[in-house]
Amino acid sequence: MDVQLDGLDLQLNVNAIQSVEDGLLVKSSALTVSLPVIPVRYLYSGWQSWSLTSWAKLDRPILPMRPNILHPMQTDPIYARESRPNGSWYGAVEFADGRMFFLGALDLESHVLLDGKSLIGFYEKGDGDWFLATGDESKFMSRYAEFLGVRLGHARTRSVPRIWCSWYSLYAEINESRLQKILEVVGHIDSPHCMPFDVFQVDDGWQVGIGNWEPNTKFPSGMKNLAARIIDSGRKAGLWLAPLLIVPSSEIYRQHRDWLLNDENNRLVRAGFNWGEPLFALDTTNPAVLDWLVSLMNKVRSWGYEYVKLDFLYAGALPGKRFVDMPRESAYTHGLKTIRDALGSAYLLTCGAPILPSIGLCDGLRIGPDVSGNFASPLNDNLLMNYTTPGLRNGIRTSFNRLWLQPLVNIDPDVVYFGSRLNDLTKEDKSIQKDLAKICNLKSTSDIPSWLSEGERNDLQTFLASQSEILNTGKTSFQVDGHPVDFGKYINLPNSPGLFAIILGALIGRLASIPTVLKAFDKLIKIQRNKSLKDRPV
Ligand code: 9PG
Repeated sequence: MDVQLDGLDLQLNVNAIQSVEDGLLVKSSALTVSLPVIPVRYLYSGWQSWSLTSWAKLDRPILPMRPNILHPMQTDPIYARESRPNGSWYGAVEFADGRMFFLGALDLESHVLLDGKSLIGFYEKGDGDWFLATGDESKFMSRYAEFLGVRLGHARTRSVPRIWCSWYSLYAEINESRLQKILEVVGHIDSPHCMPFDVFQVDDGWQVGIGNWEPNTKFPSGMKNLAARIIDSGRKAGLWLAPLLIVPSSEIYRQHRDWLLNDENNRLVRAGFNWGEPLFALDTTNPAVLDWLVSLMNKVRSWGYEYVKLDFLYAGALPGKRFVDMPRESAYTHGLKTIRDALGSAYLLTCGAPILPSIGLCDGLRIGPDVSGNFASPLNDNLLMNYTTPGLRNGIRTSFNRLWLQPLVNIDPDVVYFGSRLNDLTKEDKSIQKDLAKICNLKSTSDIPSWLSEGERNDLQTFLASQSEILNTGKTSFQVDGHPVDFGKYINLPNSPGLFAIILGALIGRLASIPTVLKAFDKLIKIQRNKSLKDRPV
């Protein structure tokens, strides 16, 4: 049927449409919208927290990223090799005259793809609703958020704690005495010179292994004891886990192979590679897995942790053959609901998490890749075409394009850096990162207080104490506490790689898909981090 939307002539392969304020609603398993002309830009929507979400010109398409071994943990592996512009749940196009058209699914397991002049939205199983709109991006995204809120729900609390997180300074090199020292410097929350963090969050590095969620030998007094010390400082204790992942060195892998997600050929589904091992996923429709997850969450709660960062959650929504036959994102929400219930009143931050399926079930949601003390990685940008890896620009780009999620959930653009040790960020970089955190209303850092200069420490204290005034002044610009901020420069994509870069990148990508190479790389980084911590203790 032919329709006109704000003067834009469209052709739709459906019989029934419903007009709503600011757009149209249609129901379809596979909807094709014939656009009047080929657009000039496309809005890619990444699947999970770290996946690229960005506008890209059609003459600068997003090519399959490298290395392949990391596809399941950085993008939606089903569409990782799709060279046509595409994205999870929604997409938008911009025409040469600046007009835009948006197509967004209101139900899960949906995808949008641009094929020439056809914008195609489809559901992986069954059918569902679509919202179609034109006009201003901020307007159609906020209308989309309203529709999603009705279907998926909202975060239970809008009160967001200020967090000290161990990851971005100590990485996996945390231990009891290092954390204890930091806790002492940070001081009791009621003391006049304290650093006012509401949560002290222990990240990756405390556990025996992935799937074996007991304290390792670096935490001889145990996790309950550590939580008690944190609570004694007047704060909530926070803990990181990746509950849906399993690695071959774990007992679960050996004893409960039937808990793991398989593909149609009964081979284990790969969930990426990290910690020197291939990653596998738990099947969240298996009642035995759900029981295990409930007791894991109960244990974490009984230790005293009231802020839980659950990471690498995409594993629960990977394609596979499940114990109960249900679509993959529904399988994930089924598992996350169980986890949510078991966590009770604890604050739940989801990370590495499929975006739409996490809404309504979590309190906070990481909306971008990890930041780091570097602006960008030339290797990942120019040769591997991978924009999901740690770096300030990658973090800002994707998080900026997901600000529209704010009415639904507490959005987390990751930590802010204040220090200059092990950090190449310029003053301007740090300032824009701080402004993004203020816009998101999320204050967290991993800086080691004793590494900060007096000025840096003051800056952090001011940030933690601030109540910001935010004004959206343009497509990429804001006023934050009275000063103008423009994200334009940060959200651009690097130039398309040339032929030489593509060939060299393919070679490096091959190398980086070899487990022993990845493992050796991890080891080198670990040695370097340990050396640097010896040179300058916390
Ligand atoms: C702990 C970290 C921190 C961090 C999380 C997550 O290889 N990767 O693609 C990859 C992506 C993200 C990542 C680690 C590896 O970081 O975002 O905050 O908790 O895990 O391991």
